[in-house]
Amino acid sequence: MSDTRKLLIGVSPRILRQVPAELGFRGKTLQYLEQSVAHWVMSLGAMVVMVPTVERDSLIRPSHIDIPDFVDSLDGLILQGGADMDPRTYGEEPTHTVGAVDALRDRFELSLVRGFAEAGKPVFGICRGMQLINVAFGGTLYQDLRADGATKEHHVIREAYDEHVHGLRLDPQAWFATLHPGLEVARINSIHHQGVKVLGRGLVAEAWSDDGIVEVIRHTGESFVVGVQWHPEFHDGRNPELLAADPLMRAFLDAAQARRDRTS
Ligand SMILES: [Mn+2]
Repeated sequence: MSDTRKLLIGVSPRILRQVPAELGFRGKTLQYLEQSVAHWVMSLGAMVVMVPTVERDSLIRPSHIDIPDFVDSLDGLILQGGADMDPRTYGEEPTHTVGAVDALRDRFELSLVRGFAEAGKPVFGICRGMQLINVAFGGTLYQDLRADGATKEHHVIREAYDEHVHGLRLDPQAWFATLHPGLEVARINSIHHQGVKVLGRGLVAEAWSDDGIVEVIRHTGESFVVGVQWHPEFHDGRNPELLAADPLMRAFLDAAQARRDRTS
């Protein structure tokens, strides 16, 4: 009998270790998801749960719950945006341009990506999540796009936040363009100061900003592994000039359904 339960998608958390006093939780760590991501997935009929980190120093030992348990139980993985990755994860010493890093989150998410990809379950990365996918496959990042000379343009404007928008050029021959038939240019938000430098093994770039920064990566293997440098979850229709978000989420969920159908 086929499995008719709704798809169950795991979202890896953002982590707040220094909680502002007004929130309470003195001395505690918060793991959280931003609701636009969850609501975007749910609006297309899938369930969402957060995947709390498993840390060596916590009450949870890898012998209790570890990566394979999440991979077994979930149909797909979404990596949220967030803090800079530690450049040591791609073999570089951090420059002064790198913000606060979280080695535990890096390590946990890298393991999640590898676990899901090896199991043939789809992985979708947003912003930092795209950068993390690149590093998981052996790629490197610009620690700061402007300081490292990748561009003179600003890919983040703190005051404008998700209202900062730039152009996108789609490779018309690539998979990503099939989600948007006939579209060769688009507009997307931009809230990042880092970016892909050298692509990881098996990854291809499928869309770029006007100044040539990689904005979409995809793994060419069997498994669905896709990252985008912008935040499609903020393309909620209020600004109709922005690239439609749902075709990408539908493709991710279709891949999750196909993977489940193959094994149920
Ligand atoms: Mn950008």
